[in-house]
Amino acid sequence: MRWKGPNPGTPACRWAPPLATVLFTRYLKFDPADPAWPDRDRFVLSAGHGSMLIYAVLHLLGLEAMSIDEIKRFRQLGSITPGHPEHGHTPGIETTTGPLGQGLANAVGMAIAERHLAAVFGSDIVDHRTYVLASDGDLMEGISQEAIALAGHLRLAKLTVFHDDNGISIDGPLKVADSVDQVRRFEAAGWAASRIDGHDPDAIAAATEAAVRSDRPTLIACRTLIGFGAPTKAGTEKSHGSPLGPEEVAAARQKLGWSHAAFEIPADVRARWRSAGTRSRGAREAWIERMRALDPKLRAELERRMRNELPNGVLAAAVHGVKQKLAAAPQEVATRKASEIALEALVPAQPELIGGSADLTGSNNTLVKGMKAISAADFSGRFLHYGVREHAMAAAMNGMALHGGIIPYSGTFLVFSDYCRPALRLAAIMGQRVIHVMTHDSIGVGEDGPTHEPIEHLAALRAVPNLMVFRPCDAVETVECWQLALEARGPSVMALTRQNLPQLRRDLWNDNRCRNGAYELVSAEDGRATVSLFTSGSEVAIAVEARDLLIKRGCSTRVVSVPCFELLLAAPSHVRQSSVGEATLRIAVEAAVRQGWAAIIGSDGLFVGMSGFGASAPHKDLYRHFGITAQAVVEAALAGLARSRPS
Ligand SMILES: Cc1ncc(C[n+]2csc(CCOP(=O)(O)OP(=O)(O)O)c2C)c(N)n1
Repeated sequence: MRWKGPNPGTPACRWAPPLATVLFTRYLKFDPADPAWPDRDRFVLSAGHGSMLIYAVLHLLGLEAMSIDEIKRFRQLGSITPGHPEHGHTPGIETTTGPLGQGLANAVGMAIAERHLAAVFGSDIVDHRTYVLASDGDLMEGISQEAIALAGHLRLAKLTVFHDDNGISIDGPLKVADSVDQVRRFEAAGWAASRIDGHDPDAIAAATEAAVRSDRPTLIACRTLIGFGAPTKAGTEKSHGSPLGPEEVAAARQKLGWSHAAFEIPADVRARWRSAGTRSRGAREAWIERMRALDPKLRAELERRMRNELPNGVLAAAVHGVKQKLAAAPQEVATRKASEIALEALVPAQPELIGGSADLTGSNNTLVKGMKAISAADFSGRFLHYGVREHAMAAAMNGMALHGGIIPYSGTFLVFSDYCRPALRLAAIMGQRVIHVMTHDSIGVGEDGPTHEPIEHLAALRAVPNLMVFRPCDAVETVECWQLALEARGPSVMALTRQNLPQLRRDLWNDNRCRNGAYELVSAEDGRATVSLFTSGSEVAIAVEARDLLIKRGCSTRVVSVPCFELLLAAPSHVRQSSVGEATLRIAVEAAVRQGWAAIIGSDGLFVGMSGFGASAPHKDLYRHFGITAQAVVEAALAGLARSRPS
């Protein structure tokens, strides 16, 4: 039987309605009375430009917030029906989509989270599926390859992707740019895959049922006609993005036999959808009963994790324990190693931490003793070998965080943050707690040369609103920054060194000194500095050395460690002011570009750092070559002071 029904309620929704109808009214475990019920099936509209599809479905199913007025206010300021679906803004939206490919990779993370939590809490408590609706554009994006390869490798059998195989994208027929056989491509990645008529509800149902039985993730390529029913624009790119226009809409209505006014939903249609909306209520209530019967400790733990709450007092105690050890036995280690030391305390204390690396585990130090890897055969582990797939790693981490119950952290080189950036940006938009350990954070990488030396990356990451970029200067700051990243409501990047650094923080402080983003690490001897040195990470030790030299030259100098710009700039003005101080001369020292530092040193401040790409050599030679040394700081300070003196 071919789909002959109308679009459900609005002219904008002309995209995949038969599929949505079959999936939402027959298969998806979803209760509009509690759209955040933890054991619901996840539905990800990866093709976020089709947002009206999900808004219409949520309305029809009876989600209270999604009134017909909200549908009418599509894409208007303050509506819950924005142009692309936004998680956290609209109930029932599992993830923010729009940048093609991201939703698909988020879904892989959600499916991993489900498997892991089922392994930990039992499959009578955690047992749901993840469905994705992906367009041609989703599957053309490179991230899709990384995501499907990972999903196939992990045999994520509860993941089903419907491909809206309409052969059209914005530039016209897909064949102008693409000739991939998606079914064979997915099969090659270890998926079950089939091709069906996407306008045939029976075929959709049969394929969905086969997917539920499959022991592998499933692709269902649904051959559809874009703009189905539109007499002249169906099957063409003209029905992709812009309104069909009144004449075409009128003709489509006639062709489809739809006589109701715009936004008018016939009572019988509404009644059938509403009844579909109550379909999963029993499943939810049965789940609540099973939760009640669960061991109280286990139940409390799952509930805590699903609320995204940290275990009470555990984090502070673990951090304090590490700081005590470091005070007793200072460590001259790279901050990547310091991060491992922190994780050795944090991973056992916080069971929701799931680590990983994009094939740089030994370099990123993200795998701590006793951590078992997650595999297709056993999802109870807590470490993911993502393979060389930074982009899908970052997007899958978003999916895990969105799923709930997990705090994912990853590993790669800072220079490859560029490969994660679109997903990192979405994590920031959504306010998801994902923590990216990004090591080899400067020319300190050394011999690997300019391709591996981050230069503009700190500035680029600091430019992302709501993303915390931490660059700790030693082992103590590293554990403090871990605490802040775990307490954060959004994503964090930990920029860590490859090279060893002295432990500058020798005294035990109960407070987290990094909490305000910056603090005076070494004050001026007389308390009235002429020169303030602002610095982060590996350059803090250089600044401390420069301070000693400047003092010998009669310049009263203080050093301010700046492990996190975002926290400093968000701090109350008196706190910010006490860090910034009132010295005559402000100098920033960082082995990266100057961009961003003006917020602290002003436009007249001096900068000792990089202004071009790096080079390949032992790291100490590079610091000398590029003039990032204590001596260079001293010279800059003396010259700056000479200029500022009245002649
Ligand atoms: C990463 C990214 N690049 C480009 C776009 C702009 N864009 C929106 S939809 C689309 C392609 C539309 O074709 P398809 O994915 O087949 O969707 P359909 O025509 O079936 O709606 C593009 C290029 C985007 N949203 N995301």
